[in-house]
Order: sequence, then C-alpha cells, then structure tokens
Amino acid sequence: MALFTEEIKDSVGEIERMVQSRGDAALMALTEKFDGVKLESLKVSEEAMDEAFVNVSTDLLIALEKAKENIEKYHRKQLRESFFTREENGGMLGQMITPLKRVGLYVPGGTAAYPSSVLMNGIPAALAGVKEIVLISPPQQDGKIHPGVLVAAKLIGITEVYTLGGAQGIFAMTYGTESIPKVDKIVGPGNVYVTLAKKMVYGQVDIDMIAGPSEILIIADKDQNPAFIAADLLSQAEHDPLASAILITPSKALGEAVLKELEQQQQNLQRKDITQTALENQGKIIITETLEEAFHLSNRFAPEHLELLVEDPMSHLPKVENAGCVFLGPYSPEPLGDYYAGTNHTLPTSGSAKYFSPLSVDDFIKNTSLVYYTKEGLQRARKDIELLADYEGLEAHKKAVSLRFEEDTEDRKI
Ligand code: HSO
Ligand code: ZN
Repeated sequence: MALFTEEIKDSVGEIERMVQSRGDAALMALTEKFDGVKLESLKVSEEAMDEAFVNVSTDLLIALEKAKENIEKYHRKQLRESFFTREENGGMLGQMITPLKRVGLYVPGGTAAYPSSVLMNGIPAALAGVKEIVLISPPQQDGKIHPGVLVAAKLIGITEVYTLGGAQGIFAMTYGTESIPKVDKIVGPGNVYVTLAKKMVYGQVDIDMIAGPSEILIIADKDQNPAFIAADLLSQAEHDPLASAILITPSKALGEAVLKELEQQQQNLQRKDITQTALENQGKIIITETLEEAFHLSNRFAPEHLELLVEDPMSHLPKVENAGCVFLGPYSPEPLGDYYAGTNHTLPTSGSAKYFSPLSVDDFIKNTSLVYYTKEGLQRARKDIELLADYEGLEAHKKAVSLRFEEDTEDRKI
C-alpha cells in the first residue's frame, strides 16, 4: 500500500488548495513546476491526436486493435439489463440501469504511460454507455502526452484529452476548472501523490480503487517448468520495487530450481534494478507439505494475480476463494491478462481481493430502483406498512399511506 508521509500529505493538501482557488492558472503553474513544461493550453488538439499516429508503428496499432477486440468481447458479456416485472398484487417493480455521465481516466506518465491501461479503463466505460470520457496524462519532456496513450485513446473513441498529471489532475477533475469540467468518477493508476489525491476526493467523486504495488502468486506442483515460473514472477516484479512475487509449492526441488532460474533470467533484464529490489523485499518461495496448504496460504494472501501451474488446474479452481484474476495452466502467463486475453488488468491488490472485484462495466453504471403500486395493491399492503411505521415511531410515514384511504381525500384535489 502506498505510504503517505507527512511531507506528501502537506504537498498534496497545498496542491488541492491551489487548484480550488486558482483553477487553470494553478494547473499551468504546477505543470511547469513538476513536469518542467510550459503549456499553451491544457486541451490536446485533434491535430495533435492524429499526429501521434505517425509516431507509432503499424504493428503496434494492429496489436492494440486486436487487444481492443478481445477486451470488448469479454466486457460486453458483463452488460446488465434493466428489468420491470409485474407483481402478483398488480404492481410493478424494477431496476433501471443508467451509465455514469462523465468519467475521468488518469494515465500516468514516464515509464508507466501504458496504452494497455487506456484500453482497460476506457473500454468498459464506453460499453457501459458513458457518453463523456475524459483522459488526462502528464506531458513528457517534449511537452506532449506519450503517443501510445493518445493512439489508444483515439482507437476507442476518446477525444477529450488534457495534458495534465499528478495530484493536480485529480483535483481538477473533482472540482472542475475553467477548461476542465468536473467528472462523476475517476479511474486509473498513479503514483503516491495521485493515489493520495484520489483517496482524499473519494466521496465527492467516485474512484475505482486505491491500487497498491503489483502482486503475483504462483501455486505450482513438482512437474512444472521452473523457467516458466521464474519468468512470470519477474514479469510482475519489474513493475515496482515494492511489487510482490511469491511461489508456493510442495516441491523443494522445484523451489530451488526456480531460485536458480530467477538469478539467471534476471541478469538480462533492462529493469534488473527494480526486479532485484522487489525480489529482495517481497519475493518469497514457500515450501508447503501439501498442495492444499498452498491454496490455504494463497487465500489468506488474496493475490492480485494467481497462477495455477498444477496438473489439471480446472479441478483445483473451487479451492480458490480470494484472487483478482486466476491464470490456469502453463500457457496462461500473467502478461496475457495485462495486454490481450480480454479480462481487465485493473485488479484488487493488498489483500482486497477478499472483498473487491476487477474493474468492470459495473464500475461505470448505477442502478435506480423502480416501484409502482395500484390503489388496490396499496390497500392490501396498508396494514403491514402502518404497523411497521408505528413500531419505528415514524408517524408521518404511516400517514403517507393512511391518508390516501381517508374519506375526504379525493375532495382535496384542486
Ligand atoms: N500488471 C499490471 C498492469 C500492466 N502490466 C500494465 C503491464 N501494463 C497490473 O498489476
Ligand atoms: Zn503487468
């Protein structure tokens, strides 16, 4: 979980006050201070969006397009239908699904400017029917947003994009400024400042979740390939020095082989510094007596990503109680879920898979309950309601029902 020191809290509090009191002027000043860029305007022009396509390869566009199709196909299955049913008493009860009106998508800068996150957040929002999806992302050194991010945005129909990052971006979307209209919900990952700002504004807007560092937990039996296991552990370790990568296996020999593989494979990684620190901090190989015990430990940890590298993985699925996403068998490595398979890569971390779910279409809709009763229906229900209202000492509640059946009630119409 992100560590909010007093210094970070003070700094984010000051940013909030600046954005609330000075709006766009504060955003410009803060962008100059933190990103070292003097912007002319926050809004990204249509030409700038199109220009980004020149800076990415056709192969990347094709891969993004395929990923988009897979993500759309999966998330379309999550769509819910409104219902309105006739009840025995002649009344009707229902549930109406309405999309959120305006959603803000935060995309970090630097090496965490991921086009895949644009797809993972934007597609479920669009499928839910959100009409206004805004994207904000900080400028790179050249003053522009990462081209991969702009291209992914355009591919899924996001056209309202602002060059803005950090805590100031979160506050701008919460309170609104001259050029940035306020939103109903903010989604997307960010650094510790962004995460704290999201935590602070929760309640004034909705947020997706407070995301902690990435996690992978692998349960493996003795017959698995240690090279696969090490590669998958490293794939999450490279996200963050605080990421956790854990193997649980009843086979000591496998544990030892994975340790060797980790050392070997790590030598050639560009982000070796990060993987090394992550493995030193949060890397674990746990040897259990049985496979059952491995599942027990995993359920206690409630990992973001759980790989089941065991024989007949499907048969073990009922043992999984808490996990964000489960990857079954040796040919379902975690990055498949990060980029391509179609499931969402925004998943519950820090043990919150015990009660939270992956980001989905549900995050971008809300339900409204519907009630319709006839006079006869209400007449039949009257006694029970009056009794309940009496019991709760709420006389006006009782009256709202009983009044409708008083003799002179029709005469009181105007
Ligand atoms: N594994 C990350 C998501 C991601 N990976 C984006 C690559 N790009 C979520 O834990
Ligand atoms: Zn990843």
